[in-house]
Amino acid sequence: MKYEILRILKEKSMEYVSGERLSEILGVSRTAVWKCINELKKEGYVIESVSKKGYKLETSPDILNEFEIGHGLNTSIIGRQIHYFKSIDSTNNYAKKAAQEGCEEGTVIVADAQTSGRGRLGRSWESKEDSGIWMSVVLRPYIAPEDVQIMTLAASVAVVAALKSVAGVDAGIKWPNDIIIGGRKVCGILTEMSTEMDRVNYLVLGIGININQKKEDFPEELRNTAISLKAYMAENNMSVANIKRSDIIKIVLLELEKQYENMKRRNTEEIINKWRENSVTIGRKVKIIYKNVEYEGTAKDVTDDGKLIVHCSDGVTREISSGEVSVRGIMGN
Ligand code: BTX
Repeated sequence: MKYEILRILKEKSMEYVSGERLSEILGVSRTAVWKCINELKKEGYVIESVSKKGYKLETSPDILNEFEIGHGLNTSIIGRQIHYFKSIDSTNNYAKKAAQEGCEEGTVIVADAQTSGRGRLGRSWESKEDSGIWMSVVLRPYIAPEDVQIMTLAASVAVVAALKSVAGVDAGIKWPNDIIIGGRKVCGILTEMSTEMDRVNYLVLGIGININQKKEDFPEELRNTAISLKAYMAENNMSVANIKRSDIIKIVLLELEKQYENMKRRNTEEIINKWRENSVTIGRKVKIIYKNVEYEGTAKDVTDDGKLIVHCSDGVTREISSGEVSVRGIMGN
């Protein structure tokens, strides 16, 4: 019920709503309303109470819960089901289990902290409490496993759009799944899938975005390669006052849905074009591992299904669909 009260207060953001009116709308006592208001205040919502006038929501904190993420979320598939956890091992683990058990397509899992956040290839992902966005999205696209790469690119495009729209920050994409600001990694994407015969059964897009960490919050070994959105903004004298994780999540989900609809219509042009526009890989010298052999070369482009095209120094052009690419001059390599 407290979130029902919050919804009403948000909708009447400039006005006071009396306790009496709230109790009428919700069919509960004024004491029950008062208790809920106190709980919301404890969570960090700043609610002004004035006798004879009622309650007015002044500010909402940067907190995550199903209500904050879902309120005003303008999507039709992604985020219709949201599961929020204060702490979890890994949102990708939970999402995979939920997908196996038949959860709705578009289900989103969000946590404030992960105790075993995962990166690619068995690496770990730092996901301390309240420091970022740790979330996973379950999709069930009717595509072949080799076409999944395009959804990783779509997720990168969605994150870049959200950082621009909410914070005014221009981020770059390092192929295929690192989002970079100021030369350091602000976001990583872990795409996992289950396949059946030759098609995808379900796909889990795991997205980790550093938002609130200060430089010293990262472990020593990551301080030169990792950054949070707010640390970058502070370094560049930008105001971080209005940055809320829930706003960023909403835009990521909205953009992701847009690109997902494009992909379902086999229209990958927009995804690829947006990816190219923001790429920090294309045109750069890269080192790649292709079929277990290391090559140097120049990244030229991406194919329509998301593979990176590299002109290698041995004169051969190779298309790589996954694995390691280091871009010279970015993140210390
Ligand atoms: P990755 O393998 O490209 O990156 C992992 C590497 O990045 C680590 O080995 C470490 O060097 C560095 N790293 C670890 N934590 C951070 C961090 N917070 N910021 C910057 N660099 C870091 C990238 O894998 C994919 C990460 C996906 C994370 C999401 S969070 C929600 C979902 N659940 C889950 O367990 N993983 C995904």
